[in-house]
Amino acid sequence: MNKQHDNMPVDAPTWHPSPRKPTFIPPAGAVDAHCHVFGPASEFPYAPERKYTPTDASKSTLFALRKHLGFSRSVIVQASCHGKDNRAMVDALISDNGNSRGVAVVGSDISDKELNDLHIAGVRGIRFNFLKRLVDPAPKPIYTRLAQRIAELGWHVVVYFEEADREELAPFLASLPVTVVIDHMGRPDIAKGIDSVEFKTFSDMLENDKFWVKVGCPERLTLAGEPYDDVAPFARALVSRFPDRVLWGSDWPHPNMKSHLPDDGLLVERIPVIANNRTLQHKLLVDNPNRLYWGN
Ligand code: 0GY
Repeated sequence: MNKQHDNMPVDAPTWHPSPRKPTFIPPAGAVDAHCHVFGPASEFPYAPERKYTPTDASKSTLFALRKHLGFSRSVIVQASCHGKDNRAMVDALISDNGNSRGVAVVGSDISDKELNDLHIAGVRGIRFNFLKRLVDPAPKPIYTRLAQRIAELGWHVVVYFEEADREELAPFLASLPVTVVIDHMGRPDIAKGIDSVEFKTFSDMLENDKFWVKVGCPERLTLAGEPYDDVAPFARALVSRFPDRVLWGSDWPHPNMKSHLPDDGLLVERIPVIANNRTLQHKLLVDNPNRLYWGN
């Protein structure tokens, strides 16, 4: 047990207490493909090795928000504060009558039976997190072996990295024997613009159809603040170039957000700005996530 971490103060709430009802109405069957549940710590304690302690963010609050925003389904992604203990996420999946799928974080010691139990609960992917402020990443052969094992279940990998680490990670990610979903557009540097070498190289990498990309999260990437006009061109470019391999997520409850409390209703209202016709919106919110998460 790490004493310093066990004495870690609990972060202030990171989500908006009363998000607006969005004026954009998502198509029927829309999926929020990136959100989290935290705790409650009394039932599902946070991991000793965590780098932050969030306010508890319950499944009931998540599901009520989903309804308020006009969505039908959720993909609940395991966050670093719960480490490899997926119980809070799995508990949310099981209580949601098949309307939630999960992305777990697992170690090399996980048994085939445990993987199978996660599948039965609704998990369809595992997350490799390379953000050093959030985790201490494992050696790459461990991730490769895990990817080989989940390939047999028809799962995919969700990967979270900083733009600065993309070049080093790209060959490794391309070598994985499964679909690879990239969180938060690979965290581009918004100041550099969509014509930067970095964003162009990132976008070109996605020509390999093993890669999918999440185009949400403007609140985390913005330099200008709400309504995130500076981030929209990045998402719009990816949606129009890769319409069949993009996903959108609210990122509720927005862990580690310090600059402002994002209004989830505003985040939904920004969807038609990045996917500007009904066909693109249907692919982004319904077809793509349902294919990836409810196809098997
Ligand atoms: C996110 C982002 C963050 C946190 C985590 O696993 C995590 O703790 O994903 C972050 O701080 O950028 O999308 O959930």
